[in-house]
Amino acid sequence: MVPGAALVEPPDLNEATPEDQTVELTTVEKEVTISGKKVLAETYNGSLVGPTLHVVPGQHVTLKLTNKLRTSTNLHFHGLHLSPEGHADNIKLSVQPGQTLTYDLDIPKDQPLGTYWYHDHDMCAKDSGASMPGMTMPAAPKKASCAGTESQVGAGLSGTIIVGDSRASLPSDYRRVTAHTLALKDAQISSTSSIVYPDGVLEPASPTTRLVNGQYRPTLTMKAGETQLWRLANVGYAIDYDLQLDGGTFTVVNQDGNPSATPTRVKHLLIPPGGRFDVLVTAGAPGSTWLRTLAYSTGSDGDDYPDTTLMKVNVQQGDGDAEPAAADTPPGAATSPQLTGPLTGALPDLSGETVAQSRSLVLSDDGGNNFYINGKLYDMKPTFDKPATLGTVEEWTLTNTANQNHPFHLHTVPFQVLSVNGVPQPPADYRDEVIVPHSVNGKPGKVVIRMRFTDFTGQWMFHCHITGHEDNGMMGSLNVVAAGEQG
Ligand SMILES: [Cu+2]
Repeated sequence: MVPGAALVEPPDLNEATPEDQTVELTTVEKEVTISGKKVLAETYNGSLVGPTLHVVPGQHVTLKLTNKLRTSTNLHFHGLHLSPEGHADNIKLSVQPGQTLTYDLDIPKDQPLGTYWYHDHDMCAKDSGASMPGMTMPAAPKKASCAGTESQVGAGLSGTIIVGDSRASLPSDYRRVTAHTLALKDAQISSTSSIVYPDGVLEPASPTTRLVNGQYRPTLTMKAGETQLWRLANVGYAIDYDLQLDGGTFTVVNQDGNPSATPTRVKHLLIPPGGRFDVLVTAGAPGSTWLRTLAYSTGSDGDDYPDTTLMKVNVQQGDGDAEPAAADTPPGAATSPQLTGPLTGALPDLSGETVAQSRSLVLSDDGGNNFYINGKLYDMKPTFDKPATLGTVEEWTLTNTANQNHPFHLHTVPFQVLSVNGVPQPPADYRDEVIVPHSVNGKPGKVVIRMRFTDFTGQWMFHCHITGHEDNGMMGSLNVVAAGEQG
């Protein structure tokens, strides 16, 4: 792909149908072309951005994962409300080279319509899961090394999941607008033309190539006055995107798969690794503008990212029924509509709910390559002695004593963010990831969240979504039990 080529959507793994379906993903090393250069990547089905999985609430999806890599792998279905046990969103499973594992995914009837993603989440556990039912393998499975999440997601193992169609949650005027998936990931390319990660961690000094749908600076064409829905997904392994549409705005209608209670118009949009936003944009007068990521620092012990253009937006003459652009809007700049919420499917506000239990999670690091939750490196054991009980609401206070941001992710359910550094957030602000800000002059960053434990007993995972931090200890789990059980 060369700069300026027309934007291409990631390939579709399947079509959206209400019927149960069977899909297949194969992890395989593949030579891909990044900005005219051939590099070796790890891919799903040969695509640097994995093919888009379409699912519909209430559907059963049988997903066969075949591993043709030299290292073990598995899948996490980020943001989907699936069991953390068995053959669902169980990251304790590990698929050895040559094996095929069948995942059985019951998409909940009330899964919010929006953008999600899947990626490798192999924890390199000693128990490889090779004896799990449903696993097929060669007669003598090779004992493979485990590469960890950072190197595998970084080498290409991620793709998007679209649940239903989030346009259905919009006011009727916007339900038929054109939608685009914009999957954001970067590639650090070695002298041997593989995608590499110096020392296993992202080095801010290392040049990286930021890509949209695996393309370097592609061009998206719109008609003057046209409104589109963009499904923005940061499917990268570590770095943030602080998106700006030069001269324009985005209207956020969905965050991390959850229709917005209060759709907001913003000039820039900070997306942590793993974060997703569905936004509306309305093209201005004919001309062109850029989607870019702004310079951003994650803290004095973190990374500094430069201002970088990502995608050109070309605005062509419309059909004549477009609104004339405002006088103060430069040619090509996009505005975005003002919507009032809550949008259809927005989740209820938990701020007035009774809190069954409060928990404190302290994120810290040693300034090197050890990352802790409550002073402990992840060791497969639950972080808390006391389990959570189905049917209850809990409040967690996330404290970051480190000199760099840590984006916190909880599996299995989205949470409502109540406050960030004491600043109250909009009502019913649901996400499955939140940046816990770094400490400032010794004062830790602090985020307060609430979540409802609806169903699925078992071990629920949480971790930093900078995958190198997760691989190096910043992960934990919580036992969730039915009412009346002790765990
Ligand atoms: Cu982190």
